[in-house]
Amino acid sequence: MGRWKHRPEGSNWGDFGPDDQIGRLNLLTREKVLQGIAEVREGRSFCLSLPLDLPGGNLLNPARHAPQRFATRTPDGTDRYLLRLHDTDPNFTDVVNDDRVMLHTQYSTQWDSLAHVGAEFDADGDGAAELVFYNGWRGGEHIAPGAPCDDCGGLTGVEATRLGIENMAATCVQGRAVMIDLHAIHGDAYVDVDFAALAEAMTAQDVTVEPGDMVCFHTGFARKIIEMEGKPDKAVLHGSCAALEGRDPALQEWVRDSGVVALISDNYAVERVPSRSGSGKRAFLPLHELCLFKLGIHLGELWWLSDLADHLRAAGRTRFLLTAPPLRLPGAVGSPVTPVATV
Ligand code: UVW
Repeated sequence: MGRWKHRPEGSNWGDFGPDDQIGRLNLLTREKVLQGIAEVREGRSFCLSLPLDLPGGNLLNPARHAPQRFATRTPDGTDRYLLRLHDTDPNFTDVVNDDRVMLHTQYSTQWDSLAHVGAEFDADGDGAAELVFYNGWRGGEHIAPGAPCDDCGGLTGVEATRLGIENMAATCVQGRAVMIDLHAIHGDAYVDVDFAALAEAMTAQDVTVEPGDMVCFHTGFARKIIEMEGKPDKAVLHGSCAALEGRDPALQEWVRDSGVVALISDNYAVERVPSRSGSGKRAFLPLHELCLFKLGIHLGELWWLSDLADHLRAAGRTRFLLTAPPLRLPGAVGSPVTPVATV
């Protein structure tokens, strides 16, 4: 038997092969790259990343902290920062800096890998739920649990030996993307956007989404973050701008049927977190469940989309070339990204 006997209802497990680890990125074909390149008419590029030390503090997600930098140190105890090589050899004139970073991979502008969120699901049909991720890869086996470590403040040795972010990086993540400007409609209002509202926005903005496209939702949330200059206000973080209503069945159907490769937003989690709908036994993160667990659709969060959205709106355009590989960091479940849009 393979890794699973039953796949989750509405999932595409196995459709891209029994050992697939990239999901819908399989639809990012050469044709989609050419379609993206065909959108390049002005030769103008946009950086779609926030500075990675934003939002600032840990009020958005208490477990995630801003990057901390340190100097590297050689085994003999030399700190390699403003290091004069003259001290090694008086003939040398060089001054050297090396640093290392404590990086929470999902603190700021990021990709979620398919190993970020799975589910408790009875994939082998034995009547008991296992910890399972996209395409049946198992928590505890393919996603290695690590071990407690006294001096590192958590688990060490954790590793996504399948579905890690390096699989995404190897595809280059380049193709055509489409902007849906929710901020142009809702402003900074704290609204949950269901499929009806999304469809209305797409019609009003003449947006067409085709299979293999990456879709960006501009909500204005990252602009609020920039305006708070690293000292965010909790009420603003948790009470402003649009987010998708991830539990809406019609929205879920659109995500499934549209053939989108990735969903990207300038807000915290693409969908509203915490979700304001549902009851009983359910996913806390319903759109993450659909995208990461069932369909292999990567999620991009906290991107900087406002400059690009403003430009596209003024130019009467919605499509662009997007190039957005994550770090090729083996085993990581998420990654910072410095995406580039070219128009
Ligand atoms: C959560 O985990 C809540 O969201 P994200 O996808 O930002 O990690």
